[in-house]
Amino acid sequence: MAGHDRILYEVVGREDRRISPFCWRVRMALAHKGLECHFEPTRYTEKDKIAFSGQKLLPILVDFGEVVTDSWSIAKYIDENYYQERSLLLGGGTRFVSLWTDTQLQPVLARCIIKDLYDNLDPLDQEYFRVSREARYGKTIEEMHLERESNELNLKRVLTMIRELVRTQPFICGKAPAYADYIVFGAFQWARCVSPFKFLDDNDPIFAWRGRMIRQYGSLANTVPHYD
Ligand SMILES: N[C@@H](CCC(=O)N[C@@H](CS)C(=O)NCC(=O)O)C(=O)O
Repeated sequence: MAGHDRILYEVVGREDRRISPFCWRVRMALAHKGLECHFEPTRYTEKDKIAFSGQKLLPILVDFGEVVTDSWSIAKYIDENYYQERSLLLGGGTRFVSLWTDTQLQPVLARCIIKDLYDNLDPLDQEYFRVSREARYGKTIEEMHLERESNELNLKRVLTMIRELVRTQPFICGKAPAYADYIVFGAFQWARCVSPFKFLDDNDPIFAWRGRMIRQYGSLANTVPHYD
């Protein structure tokens, strides 16, 4: 991608919907560090376009020619290389939040929004997504959609710990947001970009935290197509 010093390849759906929780983590992290970036929309099946990275997943950061893959490695890379006074990774707890989000939050949330996600994909990616995700979850997209109510109950349960945390402090990381906030928010923003499904009550402390996150960095989360 000539002409850009810094490029983030991120997953795109139909009508420019940015549909990856992992890519949102990195977008927020770049904003935290005040780093400008070109965001290169990449469909799931455009594997040729990202072959240069030697792997098949997004996000991929290309920073002045340095190729970094995997959102955790990207966060570490930008934390170590830029504006060290605005630290992203505050101690070992961030890795815990990352693994919790990957293994507990996102799989449950995915089951709640998968039909909306599918509907918001570029048609060229739908078959690939259906085959790969139905194999991953062991159910069809429609079956998961029918089970949304019970998945929603699971989601509410999974969110208990975060709810208790943001009841007593404005951000997961304390007085100001950092990478643990971006990790969890990445999941909410992913859902928000593809699904009108409202799974947080207005009086839920997580809803207020989500609002604070949406407003970060000039309401960065609102600069792309999204639902409420
Ligand atoms: N551990 C990786 C996971 C990245 C990942 O799973 N990315 C998904 C998008 S959310 C992807 O690129 N999937 C490509 C595919 O399914 O072919 C990270 O943290 O970056």
